[in-house]
Amino acid sequence: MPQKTHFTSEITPDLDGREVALAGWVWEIRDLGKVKFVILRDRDGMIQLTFKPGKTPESLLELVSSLNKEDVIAVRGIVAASKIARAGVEVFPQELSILAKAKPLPVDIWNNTSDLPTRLKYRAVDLKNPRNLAIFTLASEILRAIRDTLYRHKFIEVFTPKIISTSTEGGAELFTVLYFERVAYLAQSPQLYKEQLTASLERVFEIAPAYRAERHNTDYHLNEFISIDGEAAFMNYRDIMDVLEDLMRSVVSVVKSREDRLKRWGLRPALEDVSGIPRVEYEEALAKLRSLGYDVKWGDDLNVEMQRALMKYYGPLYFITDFPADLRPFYTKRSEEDPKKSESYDLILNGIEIVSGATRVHTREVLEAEMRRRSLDPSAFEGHLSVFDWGMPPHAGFGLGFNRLLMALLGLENVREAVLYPRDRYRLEP
Ligand code: AMO
Repeated sequence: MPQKTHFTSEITPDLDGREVALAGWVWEIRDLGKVKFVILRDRDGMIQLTFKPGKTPESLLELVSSLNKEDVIAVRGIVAASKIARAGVEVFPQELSILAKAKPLPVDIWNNTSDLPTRLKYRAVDLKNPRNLAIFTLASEILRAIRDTLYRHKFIEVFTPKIISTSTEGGAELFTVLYFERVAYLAQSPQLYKEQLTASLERVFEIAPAYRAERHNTDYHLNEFISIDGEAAFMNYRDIMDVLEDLMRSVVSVVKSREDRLKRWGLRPALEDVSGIPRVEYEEALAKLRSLGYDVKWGDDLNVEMQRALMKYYGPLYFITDFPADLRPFYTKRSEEDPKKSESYDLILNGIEIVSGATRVHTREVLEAEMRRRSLDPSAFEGHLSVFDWGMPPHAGFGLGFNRLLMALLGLENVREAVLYPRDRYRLEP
């Protein structure tokens, strides 16, 4: 078998007359008697293979008749520009090998008629669906753009432990693991480590799973999600919002560059462009919500319905800033002018919170006081607190839920669609 020379997306009319080697899956077979067409699918798209007496070796014509949908094949053939074929190009195979046969699939990848639980049960098969291929190839490009943006802003990529000995976010949503003779936990976030790292590496980011033993069973909660975390010394929350604005701009330009493919498979990107993301103070958001008839008072958290309602004023993407300090975790810095408020923000896309972040407390005394206020025992955090004794810079950061970003960006109904193998309250397999 010749090595695959091209992905289907790379077969363009200007390759007319060239010999190529392709490999992939049989998407569709059209048998018009003498002439037979096979649509070959690979990760990046589809291409028409045309089998015609006179142009195709006799033995191949027979082999084609034995093909089933999803059989894995490799072909060597000649590219021909075409006025009729969908992509303006087709391939006339000269050689064909069947690399694996496929039984009928348990999921309808052709017409999308399977329900989500069935799709997730047979996820490896479901991922052959071109709509899913469009989601996850886009996801990879978005990650690359995010990394590029963060490097441009002089962040460097790090990895912190996911098996830890104490809670990072406070709260009780921790998974326990047996760590030899001790009980340990799965990290809910790299929060404390990323803050500590600003004392040496200054600007860091991490892309890694985060674990939350939340019992919610909603369309936007996972028990394992990919968290993109950033933390920077000598920045405040406004500086971080500037970075996030740039980051969202680069994400949207990746989506734009793939818009045709996304739309072809029924995915409707939520953002056309990002020019200055509105920064709405919590208090202003409350006033707007009240004018819409919501009964919200100072100190209440906003829910998805309220965040959707605010789109009327601010569009699909906006920050809410300056939350009441008591709504935020202990490491959040209070506002200097009004200590009831904090230097914090959430970024909302299509009504879903995709990022949250803040300027952090960077003095030990204040951090201890904030812990006590939330009934946390500072002595349990001694290792972390001591770092603040040895030259902790002022710093700020963000935590971006990558799966929620994809969900909101592509208008997916369920965040599980934006994870290859989701983990939720009832799903530990596949
Ligand atoms: P927070 O708890 O708000 O903040 O989480 C940050 C972002 O992570 C995503 N997220 C989730 N996604 C899917 N399923 C979940 N169960 C889930 N929980 C959170 C959301 C959310 O905005 N340490 C802080 C961040 C910081 O201040 O730097 C933190 O973890 O998109």
